[in-house]
Amino acid sequence: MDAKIVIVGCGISGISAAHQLIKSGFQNVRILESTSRSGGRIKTGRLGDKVVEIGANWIHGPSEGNPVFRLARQYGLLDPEALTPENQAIDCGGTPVWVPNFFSSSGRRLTLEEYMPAQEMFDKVLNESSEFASKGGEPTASVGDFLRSEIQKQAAEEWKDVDAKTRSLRLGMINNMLKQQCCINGTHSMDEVGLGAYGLYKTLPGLDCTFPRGYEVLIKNLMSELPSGIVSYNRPVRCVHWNNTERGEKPVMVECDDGEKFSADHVIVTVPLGYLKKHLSALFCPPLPLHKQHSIQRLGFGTNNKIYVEFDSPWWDDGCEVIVLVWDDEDEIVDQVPDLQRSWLKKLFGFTVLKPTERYGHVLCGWIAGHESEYMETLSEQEVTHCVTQLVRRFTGNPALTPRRVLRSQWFHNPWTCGSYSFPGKLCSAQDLENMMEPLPSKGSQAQPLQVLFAGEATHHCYYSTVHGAVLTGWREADRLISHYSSSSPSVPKSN
Ligand code: 6YU
Repeated sequence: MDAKIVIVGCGISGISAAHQLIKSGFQNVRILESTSRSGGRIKTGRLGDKVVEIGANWIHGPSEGNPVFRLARQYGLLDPEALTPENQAIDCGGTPVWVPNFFSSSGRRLTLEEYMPAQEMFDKVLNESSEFASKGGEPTASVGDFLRSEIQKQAAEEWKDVDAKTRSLRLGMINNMLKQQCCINGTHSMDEVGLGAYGLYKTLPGLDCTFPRGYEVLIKNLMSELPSGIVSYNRPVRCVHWNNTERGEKPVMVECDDGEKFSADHVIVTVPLGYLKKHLSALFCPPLPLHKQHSIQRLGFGTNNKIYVEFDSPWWDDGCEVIVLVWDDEDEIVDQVPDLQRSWLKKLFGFTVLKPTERYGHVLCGWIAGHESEYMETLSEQEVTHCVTQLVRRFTGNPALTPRRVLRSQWFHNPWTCGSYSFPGKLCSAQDLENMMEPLPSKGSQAQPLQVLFAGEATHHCYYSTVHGAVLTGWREADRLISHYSSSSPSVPKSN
């Protein structure tokens, strides 16, 4: 088919769209990518000789219904355990149960028994937070507001006989769970996550798994099946001009930063929501309809960063999968630090332990979200190493602990991403996600249909913030064009 299609962005959603279009016989597909590489937020790096993920980490819910799982299986990229029916059947509601080690800021190891009362209370209230979406209520409240008021109420009742020290320790634990949620949701604070839309996110069965040779191998496999030369790298798109009505001209013209212009029948825009928010006024001419602009503003996009730390030997238990750091001097329920410069690292909730040890040695991945993690990005690697060293020494009580290597991600200052991933902001509803994926011109217009289409993780109605969500949106927009041409085949446009 000759329709000319330009895809903006060569992340997994753009690649998936191109795949589907080319498989269906479209021959005139081009991807414009701002950077020198494919993969976007799928990015594998190295810590010494160890393969580590700078961006996406896991296949969330690796089972038959997950397209990333099916692709990874097809290309032979997974460890045998990930492929077992038992692994695929595990349903933990998106929260894998990891073997924890707990440390407090006074250098004391905490026990699971000490931790459980706070964990149980938090899990119960968090589950209740998810119920508002199906009831269509509470658009103005935030998950943070709800969690805080419910926990304060329940703690006053259930912990009334608990001594002050234990109570303050439990509040520190609750705060740790909030900081953990900030990482999961990619937000600065749970006060920014809309209560009414929180439950829109859906999980798939399957115990989260990783790519032993790195997530980017999936990108390499997919790219090897696309025609060579389909991607123009280092080609940032400055503006998508649409609704061109001049006779004999294509309806869309994509203008790059270097001034080069590409005319097209259709453009699929896959830039991250963070980029879209920042460049909204310049990226489209004419501007997007107001309802779409408002939805882009209402949806949230925040930062979740990683700090990898390698040690010569483990200071955690054999079998430990997550190290939880609890500040024992926090009497308020808060998930933000008061003084960024002095205490940004208090936002780091802990570390996941890279497994198996034979592959990774003694490498931890620290998780930190929000403005604190954006501030971390501005520090030198030596400063980050110094702060992390002080932190682990304090929590273990071992003044000799010294990391061998440190590597951190910097997603906020990446000009093509401007953060990590999307979440439903306050005032957000399912309609905003519908608006995000709506192609232009809007329904009812007399102009040529499907000029500008939208894909990317932030346009999936229930798998936003994930790789599988991004894949499905690429396929969705390709299918939209495929069915358009299969139902209107006599008027297939000819290339210029
Ligand atoms: C997942 C995971 N994961 C950690 C971290 C990050 C993300 N995700 P892309 O950005 O890839 O592509 C767009 C391209 O456009 C890009 O190449 C740009 O350079 C280009 N571009 C931009 N501007 C341009 C211009 N002007 N012109 C031309 N080109 C331009 N997902 O499944 N498992 O473990 C994680 C994680 C640190 C940063 C993740 C994870 C998110 C995915 O990485 C992401 O969704 C996709 O890669 C996006 O692909 P794309 O094509 O859309 O964009 C309860 C509940 C709560 C709900 N949340 C649940 C949490 C689930 C998320 N978990 C994430 C966790 C981690 C650790």
